[in-house]
Amino acid sequence: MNESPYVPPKVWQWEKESESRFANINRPIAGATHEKVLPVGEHPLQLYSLGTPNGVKVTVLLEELLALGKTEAEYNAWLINIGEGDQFGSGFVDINPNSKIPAMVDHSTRPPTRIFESGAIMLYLADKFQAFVPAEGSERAECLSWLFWQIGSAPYLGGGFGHFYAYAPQRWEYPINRFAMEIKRQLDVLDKNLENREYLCGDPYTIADMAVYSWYGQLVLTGLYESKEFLDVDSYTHLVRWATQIHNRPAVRRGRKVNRVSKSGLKERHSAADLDALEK
Ligand SMILES: N[C@@H](CCC(=O)N[C@@H](CS)C(=O)NCC(=O)O)C(=O)O
Repeated sequence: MNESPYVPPKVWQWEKESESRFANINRPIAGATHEKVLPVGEHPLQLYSLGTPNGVKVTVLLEELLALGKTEAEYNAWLINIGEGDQFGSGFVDINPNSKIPAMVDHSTRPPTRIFESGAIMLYLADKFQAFVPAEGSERAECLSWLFWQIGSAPYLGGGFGHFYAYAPQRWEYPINRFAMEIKRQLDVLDKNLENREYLCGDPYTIADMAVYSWYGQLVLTGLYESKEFLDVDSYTHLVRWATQIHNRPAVRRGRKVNRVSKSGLKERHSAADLDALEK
């Protein structure tokens, strides 16, 4: 932080940031900044997203549903470029007043159903297709506990550790220490849980695994925030074993490629053939 301690004013004022890479999109006001109608494709499920860990959770689940033979899970995935402010377009805000990816519309219902928040989307899809979530009882409770654990924990990883380690204008010891401590604790929670379980909830593989993999699995395997060494992720051996198992699933490989602007990914996905072409 600055040499002299920050003295907060009586009332916080919005001063446009210049240093942050998020300066163009950070704002303290909700709502749309511009008119923009969302495109709608041929399938009942319309996904508006980006291939970040929160987006990947949903595309992995959709690809897993399709791999299971649930043909009604076919979907159109449209790119929402959050760096360009697409999340503040009027059509997107209509389906997610919180202006964050992912958001989805199910046109198979009358009227169409909007769903926002990645965990809510996953639960909606898993219930709709009766797959990847136990139907009742303590197994369902365990699955939802780990799913909600992910939703509550990952902001410390992305918004906390990742922000201060990789994105802030400078590396400050205090916030990096604080969030590294919490992330190491979270990694240990997962590692200990996976010591005697094949998947997070025991057996079978569920939406909780997909959600946690997208953040913590990708962190330990592909090095989100280039922090693998700093966090000594290889020491969490049970977590690495589980993450590798999920990473190698064909549907996971497919889901990770959707709504990406890079050459190895798909900006938009409208049919299975789009991904098949990429795999050739
Ligand atoms: N709790 C939300 C978090 C979603 C989220 O933070 N999305 C980020 C990308 S990973 C986003 O859209 N950020 C845009 C912004 O903050 O303006 C969820 O799980 O869906």
